[in-house]
Amino acid sequence: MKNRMMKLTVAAIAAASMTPMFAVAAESEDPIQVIDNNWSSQKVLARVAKLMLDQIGYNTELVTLDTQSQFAAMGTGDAHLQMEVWEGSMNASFMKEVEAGRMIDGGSHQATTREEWWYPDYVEELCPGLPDYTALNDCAELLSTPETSPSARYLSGPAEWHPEDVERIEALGLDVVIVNAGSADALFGELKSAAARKEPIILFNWAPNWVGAAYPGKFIEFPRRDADNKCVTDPSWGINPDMANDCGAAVGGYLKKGLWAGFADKYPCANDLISNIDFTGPMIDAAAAMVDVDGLDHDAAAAKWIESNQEVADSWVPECAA
Ligand code: TMO
Repeated sequence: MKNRMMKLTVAAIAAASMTPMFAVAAESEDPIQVIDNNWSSQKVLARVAKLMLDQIGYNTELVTLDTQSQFAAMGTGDAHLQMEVWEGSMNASFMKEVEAGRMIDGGSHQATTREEWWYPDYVEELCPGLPDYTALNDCAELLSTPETSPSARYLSGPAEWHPEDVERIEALGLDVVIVNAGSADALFGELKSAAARKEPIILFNWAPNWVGAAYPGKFIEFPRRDADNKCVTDPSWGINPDMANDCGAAVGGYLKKGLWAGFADKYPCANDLISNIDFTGPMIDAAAAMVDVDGLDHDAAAAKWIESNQEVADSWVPECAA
């Protein structure tokens, strides 16, 4: 029994973090550096992976990195695992490391993703041309604030998340000024106060996330991008022949796990665990809601997520840990 994988109960996790009862023999004791970003689902998924890695006997640490610099750090082996690689915001920087052989594509979750400009439903009554992007110019005045008038205001997240928005606005000729919220909490805090007063607002949102269930709304429909992302790399592609980024973000985008290229050699059983981990969209919605709706901290949410999804978590534990 001693070597058998115990159920990943919260109590077992606490015990395991004091005494690694199920240590995977003869693997590196160097801590696996798990990347911690700045939105709730990622923070919870990072901690779910960390707890499960701890449980099978690895040493782990969280390392805080931003979405733009993180893959360069993974390419040099300074960070090892990213549980949420979002196609919309990270494809180019991720694929650069993968193509150079410094990172490995750790496989896709079942969840598909979208990261895009968004509005709560009541805004459409005020600006009926929505969700088509051309309505942004028609409703610029309505969507403006004293800070941006006479142009519309687009409330984005931290500037690091979507730098391509600057070029998109120019490429599509949008009468829009970007205002950056400093954090996800600040971003959705503004949604909450605007929605309470039914004030027009256009802001950044993404799916899966907790927001859609709390505030019914829609993504803005920009010209669709091509599957090869030529829209981003080739100025001649798309409705503006001279500029790239004349399209929306990926619809039904991937959500991948990303690994440092040396991961499988150095931590083989961990590699099996990570390749088994597979979140659906609703699982990620729930992980985010535990923090942003229920008010748990990220560590407690990760432990609770495992407890509430025990059978799924158990099914991810690989043979090598049993
Ligand atoms: C990186 N994000 C999921 C917040 O768009």
